[in-house]
Amino acid sequence: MGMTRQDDVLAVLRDQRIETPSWAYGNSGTRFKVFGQPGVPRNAFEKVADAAQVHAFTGVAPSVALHIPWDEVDDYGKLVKFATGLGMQIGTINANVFQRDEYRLGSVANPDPAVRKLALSHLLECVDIMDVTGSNDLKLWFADGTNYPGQDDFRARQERLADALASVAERLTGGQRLLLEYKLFEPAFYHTDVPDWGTAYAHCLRLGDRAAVVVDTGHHAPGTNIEFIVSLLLGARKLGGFDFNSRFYADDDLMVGAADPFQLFRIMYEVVRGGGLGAGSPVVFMLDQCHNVEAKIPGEIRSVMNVQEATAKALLVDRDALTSAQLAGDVLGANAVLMDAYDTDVRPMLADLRADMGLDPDPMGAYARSGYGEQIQRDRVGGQQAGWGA
Ligand code: PSV
Ligand code: MN
Repeated sequence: MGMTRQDDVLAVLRDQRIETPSWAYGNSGTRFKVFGQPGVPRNAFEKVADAAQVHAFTGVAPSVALHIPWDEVDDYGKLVKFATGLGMQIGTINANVFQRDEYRLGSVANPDPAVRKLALSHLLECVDIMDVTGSNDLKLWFADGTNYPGQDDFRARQERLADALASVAERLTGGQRLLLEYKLFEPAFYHTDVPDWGTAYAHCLRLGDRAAVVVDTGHHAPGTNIEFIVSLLLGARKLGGFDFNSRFYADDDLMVGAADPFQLFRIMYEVVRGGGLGAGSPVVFMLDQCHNVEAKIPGEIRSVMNVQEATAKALLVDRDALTSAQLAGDVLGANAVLMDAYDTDVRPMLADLRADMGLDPDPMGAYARSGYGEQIQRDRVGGQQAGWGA
């Protein structure tokens, strides 16, 4: 018997990779309270160990993104070795130019050249780290913006930003990329220097092939059609990757696929449609989440599963039937093709895939039974738990 459609879908799902963020394993919260949890990592090594658990139970999350300086270590070679020993890789390096006192009026767009220099030197240091960790991507998010009309000059700030980005792009070698993330607002409230995909895209165009846009699903105005942005960026070959999470109101950083699984399906359908999945795709699927009130490792496992479920449904869309309906102007027929795929229960298929990969078909249950959660609570006593700013 030849390959069935289901075999093709399973082959893609088997190869899909989802990167988890080191900061998801640390303590987090809101500006009102950070709740500590027992067993939380004290350093980057322990975060990598927790990420390895997510990979062990899902089989599709072999890399962990770092955030510098939250994950600063004396010897990145040692961290790589430790990760490799656990079957893990260091993924995207996230720069942090938003937590020093100097950045009160911005980082690379700051009116003070000395602050801009400080910020740029951090970005370049992140590339040095990438050289050691073998990371492909540098993810840049800027908290830069203003709170009041007239506070600073929009145009001047754009030029300062462009200068810094150009210096970073120039420093990249091999296959290294610069991924530029946009965010509608927060922490700046009046204007943000990279507020939307259009601004990020304009900068990336200027920077050339090494630069691409990151879509953080939590960084849009309510009601924004994110899948349209995804489709457009993919078509323009400027979609570098995702920071997946979900939101009800703003940048909530909740588990991807939890608030609106249908939106995640629509996004993944456009990824599939645009050729963003599978061998050779430049799109990286990262999670950017915090688990403020729920357990962290199972929160990441659940999130990875949510992405897999949305992907499976997107892959099940009958593209030929959809195209026929679209070309025939059959509005209801086309919509029904999409909904048929969305309404499919893909959990049994994913359970079979996991069994085939030598994994437990039930990652959540298997993790709970593993005892790892209890073990780290016993072992990780003393020291300073990792958290925002730590
Ligand atoms: C900013 O809100 C952001 O989405 C950026 O990706 C940061 O690096 C990350 O969150 C920090 O949690
Ligand atoms: Mn993000």
